[in-house]
Parts: sequence; structure tokens; C-alpha cells
Amino acid sequence: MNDSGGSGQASLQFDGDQATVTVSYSGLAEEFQDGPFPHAQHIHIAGQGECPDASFDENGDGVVSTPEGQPAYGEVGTALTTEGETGADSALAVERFPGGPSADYERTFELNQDSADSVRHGTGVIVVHGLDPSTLSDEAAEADSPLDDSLPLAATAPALCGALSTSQMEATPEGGVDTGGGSTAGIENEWLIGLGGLTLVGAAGAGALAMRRRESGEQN
Ligand SMILES: [Cu+2]
Repeated sequence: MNDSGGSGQASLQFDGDQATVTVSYSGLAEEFQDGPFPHAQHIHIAGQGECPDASFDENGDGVVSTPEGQPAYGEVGTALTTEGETGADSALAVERFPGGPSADYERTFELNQDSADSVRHGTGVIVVHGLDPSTLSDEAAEADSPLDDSLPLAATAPALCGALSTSQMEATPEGGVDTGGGSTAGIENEWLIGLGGLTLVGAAGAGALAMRRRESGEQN
């Protein structure tokens, strides 16, 4: 977004109430006040599940600011921090985000309910913030952030945006499988492997059903 010059990819995988989020990117702003440029990153939720285009630039300064883009990607639901809290309160915890031009982020944590619901409904959007002010119009480069007037607009404006689309993994069964009184822990772990594990469970279920039918046939 905003001609940031960066690109990247992100993923989110559910494991019960835990989510593992990965975000990797390169090509973003390198330095801010002689330190690594802090790139705030969030899961935005409850919007249209889309990334805004240039037409969202309401004030015409050439930058789609974070609030200007909100009708498309929604509000901050989760702060993808490197440590500590991940709630929306940490949205601007600049000390706890990856810094510098590139990052390879992975974290597993308990995703709050609002964020989990939004992701499952297809309106979760990953946004990485922070633009190099030298690439902006003079007006935008001088402007304060609409989120925090102690920061420049460039520090908080969106640089990368990607809408999460749901995959087959969402079809993972929520209940337990009756394993005949034994522990289901092993089975639950197999589900997490993904589609391969799911296929195995389905096949075993069908086999057991056929066997029961045959048994009841013999009894009759
Ligand atoms: Cu954000």
C-alpha cells in the first residue's frame, strides 16, 4: 500500500484457541530517528475484509492513513507484537514490533474472540504499518499521525495489507472422535496436521460404519 515498496506474505493457523501467525516481508522503511524503523502490525477485523485502494485517501494528501483505510479493513483486533500483550491496547506498542526493512515473524498465542470470529468469517486483514517519509508528498511527510500526534503520519500509515482467506483447514471437526474409551489426545493432534490428518479420520469413520452394518446384518 501507499507505494511502500515492500512485499510479503502472512498466514494464520488455528489450533483450538491458539493461533500461530506468520508475517514475513522485505523492502519496507529501514530507519526512524537513527534506530530500526518500527513496523506496527495488526490483524484488523470487522470491516469489509479488504485492502483499501488510493480512492480511500479522503484528504488528498497522497497517503491512505490508517483511519482512512478503516472502512475496508476494519479496526485493530490483535496487535502482532513480538512479546507481551496482543490486544488492541498494544496497537502502538512500537517497542514490541519488528523493526527495520524486513522481518520473519512467527508467534503462537491465544487469539481473542473478536479476532478469531472475524478471521473465521473472512474479514480478518493483516496490516503492517510504517512508511519512509522521504517517499511522501511534503504535506504528508510533515503531518502528524492521526492516531498519535507524537508520531508522524508516516510512522503509522499502512505499508502492507493482505486479506486472510479461509482454507479447507476450517473444516476441521470440533468435537471428539469416539475411540472406544481411550484417550482422544492422539487423534486431536492428528487433526492439527491438516488435510492429510482429516482424510485419515474420515476414512476410519467410514470403515467403522461399514463394519457395524455388516455385524448387524449377521445378527439378523
Ligand atoms: Cu494496523
